[in-house]
Amino acid sequence: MMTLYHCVSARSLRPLWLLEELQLPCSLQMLPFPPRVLAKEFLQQNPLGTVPLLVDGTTRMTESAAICQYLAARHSPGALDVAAHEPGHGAYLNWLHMSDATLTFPQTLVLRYTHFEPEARKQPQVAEDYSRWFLARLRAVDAALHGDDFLCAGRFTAADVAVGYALLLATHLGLSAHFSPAVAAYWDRLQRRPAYLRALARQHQAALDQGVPTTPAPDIRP
Ligand SMILES: N[C@@H](CCC(=O)N[C@@H](CS)C(=O)NCC(=O)O)C(=O)O
Repeated sequence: MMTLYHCVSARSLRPLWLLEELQLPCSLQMLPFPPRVLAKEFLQQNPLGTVPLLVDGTTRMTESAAICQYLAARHSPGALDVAAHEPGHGAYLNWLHMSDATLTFPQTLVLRYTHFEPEARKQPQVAEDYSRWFLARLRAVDAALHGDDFLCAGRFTAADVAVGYALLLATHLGLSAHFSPAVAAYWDRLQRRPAYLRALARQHQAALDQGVPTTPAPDIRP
């Protein structure tokens, strides 16, 4: 069975959500956030101390979007995966990469300089600038949704899970009020998916069962 190392509502929610979409069993190992500080033994598994870490036999992966691509390709050909021979393949890969490199990245700066840093090191200007940057990048998502319910290939794919996580993080950061109507409706559609709701319930129960806080510690400096 696969093992997924996860912190509540961290990027590792992407693979957890996808595993639920695929109804694949996995052992879910919850860690307090950040594991680098609060679960130092995890550094033996992943020297970066970051989540996700997916262990599947001899395969070990630490990039959430790549894990989504891997799981969909192996377990959902023609459905959550968009294969190389399909016309939507390029767009699919573009969304998977964009989900983290373009959409989540600016949000991590907002998170850091509004929540994680101690008061004296908070940077409201950085948070505001990167909030705007993120919201401007959502124009691509908005444009893709005109006439379509999902981002590419005319169906729900792993790319929607990867981008959906960026919308969840934006919601946690208080940015969802600025979503365009098309993005807001898309995010609403994603949140209604039974697999998404199962992933949220599962992480909560696993955190309780494993004695891990159900929310990230806000006062730990990265
Ligand atoms: N690009 C990676 C980023 C992984 C990452 O930075 N994860 C964060 C949680 S969202 C983390 O583990 N942070 C803890 C730390 O940096 O010590 C991905 O998409 O999985």
